[in-house]
Amino acid sequence: MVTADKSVVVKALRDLGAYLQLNGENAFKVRAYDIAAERIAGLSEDLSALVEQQKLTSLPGIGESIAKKIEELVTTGKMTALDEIKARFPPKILELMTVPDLGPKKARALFDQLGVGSLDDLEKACRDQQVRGMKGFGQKTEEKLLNGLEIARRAASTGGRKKLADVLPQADALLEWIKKAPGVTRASLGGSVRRQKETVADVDIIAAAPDPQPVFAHFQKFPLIAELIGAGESKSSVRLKETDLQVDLRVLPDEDFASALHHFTGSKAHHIKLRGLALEKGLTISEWGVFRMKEGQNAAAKAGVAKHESAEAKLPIRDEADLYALLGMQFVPPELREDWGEIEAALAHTLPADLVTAKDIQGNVHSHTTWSDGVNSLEEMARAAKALGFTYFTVTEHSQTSGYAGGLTLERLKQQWDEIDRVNETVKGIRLLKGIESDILEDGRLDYPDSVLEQLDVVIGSIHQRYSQDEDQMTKRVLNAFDNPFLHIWGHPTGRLINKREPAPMRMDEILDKAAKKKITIEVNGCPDRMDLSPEHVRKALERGLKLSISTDAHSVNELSAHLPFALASARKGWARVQDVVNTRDVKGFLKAIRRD
Ligand code: DGT
Ligand code: CA
Ligand code: ZN
Repeated sequence: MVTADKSVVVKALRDLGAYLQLNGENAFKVRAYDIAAERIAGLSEDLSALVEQQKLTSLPGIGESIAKKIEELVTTGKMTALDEIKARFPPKILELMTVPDLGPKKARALFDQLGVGSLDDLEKACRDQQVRGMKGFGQKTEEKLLNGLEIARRAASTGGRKKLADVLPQADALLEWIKKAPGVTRASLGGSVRRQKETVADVDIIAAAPDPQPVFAHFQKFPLIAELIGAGESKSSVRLKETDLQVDLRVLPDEDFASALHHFTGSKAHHIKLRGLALEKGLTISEWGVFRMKEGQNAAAKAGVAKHESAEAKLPIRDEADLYALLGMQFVPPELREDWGEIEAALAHTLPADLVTAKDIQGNVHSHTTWSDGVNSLEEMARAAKALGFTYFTVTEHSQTSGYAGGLTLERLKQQWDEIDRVNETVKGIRLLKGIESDILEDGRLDYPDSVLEQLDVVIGSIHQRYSQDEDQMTKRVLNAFDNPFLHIWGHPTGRLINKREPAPMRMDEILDKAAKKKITIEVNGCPDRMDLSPEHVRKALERGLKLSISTDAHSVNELSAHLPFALASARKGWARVQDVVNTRDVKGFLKAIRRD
């Protein structure tokens, strides 16, 4: 009888390794459990069959003693060694080791001296200032631990995935650092970061150099490294301070760089489909390169037994475009590699060749100034937007219901028009448009009378309150808002905050259908906490012929440039082309594009 599956075994091995660490066992013994856990996690064979046939020890990295423990767990549902050691500690003690900078030695000391056995205990001990009194700890460590606690809790609540925006600064800095390593000819970010996913589990970097070791030596001198997690011949992994981010660096000879970059950019789903296609053409693709198979190997490869060693000719792949060209496909930009239909489109040469880019954006849409909750004055924002190359700028403060965000009363709104006129006179070369970010009230009404809305150039309608409504209420609220003839743009549509607040429940298909009928423009909000719409919904909107606004939602001069990449990421990932976006047009074209008639 099978009582434990692969994931249970993997967790048990990892836990046992962690408890052994707490117990101060030697590093080799502990490492053996980690290696075994990895081995089982990556197993393609059926685990219970291996156990039945007593073949576990034939797996590299699994010795006699660990094999026995796995066998016991698979056949009885228990691992005695784990249960015994577990019983010596409080049940949540392993949580402690999820705190950055808190290794097993320190965790053990905290337990022995203060009875700390969970994250909550640790927080209390820090707040009561008990930790600083311990030998080797001090006030600074105590503060660091409190900070680390927050990171550990956040990671636990999000399955460990971090917001793209929180990761990019360190990832970019590290990439620049790697580019300066001895012998490096090319280097790039890979993985989900390169694909611009809104959350990422870790950072992958791929570099080309004749000898990996000096590159790894340089890598490990990066000032923000907290610990070295693993080092091999072509891969090295570290954990960074402050964010607790894991970074995997792979170093290969320059001739293998492009195929490795392609492999480690992913996504897995994109690759799986691509590899199937390659086989049809007698090619194998792997992280090691692209190979043309010998006659007769094709069938074997299709049966899944192809190895790169057995395929004959390695084909030169200078860059990723070569690889797609070999398969008779258009180049697929990294953001699109998710198996959302891009492979079929690239084969048919119908992939959009003109995905929207930063240089296409002519006007800044959705911005706040000191008139509501922004931090820079109207004139400062206008001058900064002009310096960035924007030729128009839509002023869209909060409306009166959003009192907490300095929303404008009718009187203040009209006062602002005078100020806008004044700045339009004094700052040449950029046109300020009068607008508002009006609250969509509970029943779908907007926040000002039509007689006022109709005087504005740009009306964005957004939901800011009453997120507790149910799906039906929320859907009707938005549908009703679209009936207002003066609404141009639906702002941050789902209201989600990445890793913090789920999208509001609503029937998106129904809403987008009505938006298409009513010619509402849909916002792609670049605030890095929002990235709202998501790429999936952008696709749905575009399928209906809807237009998008690439909005910054800038509340400061800095955010004018800092937010744009995140709106672009979401839009591009959803296949948005230049012509799908209203603010790729000049001011006249923009005003025409958002019109409802
Ligand atoms: P993440 O890290 O969860 O945010 O997402 P990724 O896509 O960065 O995933 P990661 O870091 O596990 O792996 C990086 C890339 O390496 C992945 O996108 C594709 C490639 N890769 C990793 N494991 C496999 C695999 O088992 N099969 C294939 N075909 N590719 C893999
Ligand atoms: Ca990754
Ligand atoms: Zn808003």
